Amino acid sequence: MQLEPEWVAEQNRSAGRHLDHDLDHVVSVLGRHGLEAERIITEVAAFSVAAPSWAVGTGATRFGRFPIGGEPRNLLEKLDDIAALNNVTGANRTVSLHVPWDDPEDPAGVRQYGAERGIGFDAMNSNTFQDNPSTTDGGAVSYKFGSLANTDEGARKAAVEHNLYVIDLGVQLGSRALTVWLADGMNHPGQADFRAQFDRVADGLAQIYAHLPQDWELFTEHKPFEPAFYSTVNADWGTSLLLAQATGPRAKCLVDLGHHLPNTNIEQIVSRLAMVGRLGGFHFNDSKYGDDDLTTGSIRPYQLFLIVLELVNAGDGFMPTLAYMLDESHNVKDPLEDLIQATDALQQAVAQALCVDRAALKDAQTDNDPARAAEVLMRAWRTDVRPLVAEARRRNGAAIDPWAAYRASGYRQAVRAERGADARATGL
Ligand code: RM4
Ligand code: MN
Ligand code: MN
Repeated sequence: MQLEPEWVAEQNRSAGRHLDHDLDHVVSVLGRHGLEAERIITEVAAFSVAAPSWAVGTGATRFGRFPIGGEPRNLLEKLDDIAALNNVTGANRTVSLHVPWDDPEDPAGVRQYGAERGIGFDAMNSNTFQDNPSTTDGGAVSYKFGSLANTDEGARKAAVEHNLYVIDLGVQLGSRALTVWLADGMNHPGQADFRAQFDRVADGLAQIYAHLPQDWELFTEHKPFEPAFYSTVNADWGTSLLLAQATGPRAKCLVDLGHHLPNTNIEQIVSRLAMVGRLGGFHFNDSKYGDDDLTTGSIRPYQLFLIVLELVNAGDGFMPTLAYMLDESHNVKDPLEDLIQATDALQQAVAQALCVDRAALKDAQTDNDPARAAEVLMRAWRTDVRPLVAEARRRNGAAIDPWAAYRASGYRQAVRAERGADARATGL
């Protein structure tokens, strides 16, 4: 079962009649404010966000996991799920692998399998936050006290080598970037030396960077806490930027929306990193308390809009081409349904951000007129952009209403029957 384009087109037939009508309305509303709907539709249609290979399985909390059944049993089945996802959204055209959760023996075959289903390979993710015989020198060393920041030379060496391995694997898959998220930090004050830890991480990143192909980028992903609860080496965007600057011009920062303390002004961080040419990638999710990995746009959609607006500013009116990925944990929803909802939320945010009259906003800012600036923002934010997004999907051959199409398809029931009710995907 693949939710083939012909089937999707069939689903679109009835919804399409209403869409034409709704679209006419929003086109005229935008036109009245001098905005071109066609440009927004084209931009939304071009946008794509990677699905991580581990997100097609059920997520877990510290307290348990409730598998949904029919989870992919191997990487090829994960690609099947992501292809099905992309067939309804038209906006998940790549997958991001986490190694060794996914460590294909036949990368060329996997690449081909993905290509046949319209799925390419986005940034590679290395994993030095868990002990695994294949990443810790056959089990001879442990990451218990860190990987690149470890005082133990053997652990540092194993961590560097794992990253080199992930780059080599990525080259075979057609990826162009490596994302390094480190669990390294401290659980207790005094446990380690802040500066020495930073220096060791910078040194490890330099060794990894030296192995990068010319057309690759390296992303450092910051996070303030967890699993280390006193300090994290790459704790914030400032540290991430220091690491990137120390590493080289193709080292950039990756912003995971959940990796900020409550109330942090993430849109300002996005602006700063873009300003210095070091914004490399994004992990989208939403949160109420910490790194909750909830559905993108489900808790603070206005903040998401403001963040995407800074991306549009960075791209001077267009969405810049960065490594966009969804990084969520689907504990109680069907993972594919959550990914559909997250992708849709992002497409809405892109459309809303493109509805901002940037010239009018600039004028209001120049005139020190915050009320007028607020009107410009609110007009965009409160525009019902759903018909624009639906039209972008229709043009991509995807579903006008992807969640409804997926539900109607019976995909979950079909894979449960095929793969088994106890099939579990690899991941945390
Ligand atoms: C981390 C971080 C990384 C992700 C792991 C699983 O919190 O968000 O990007 O790879 O979780
Ligand atoms: Mn992340
Ligand atoms: Mn995270």
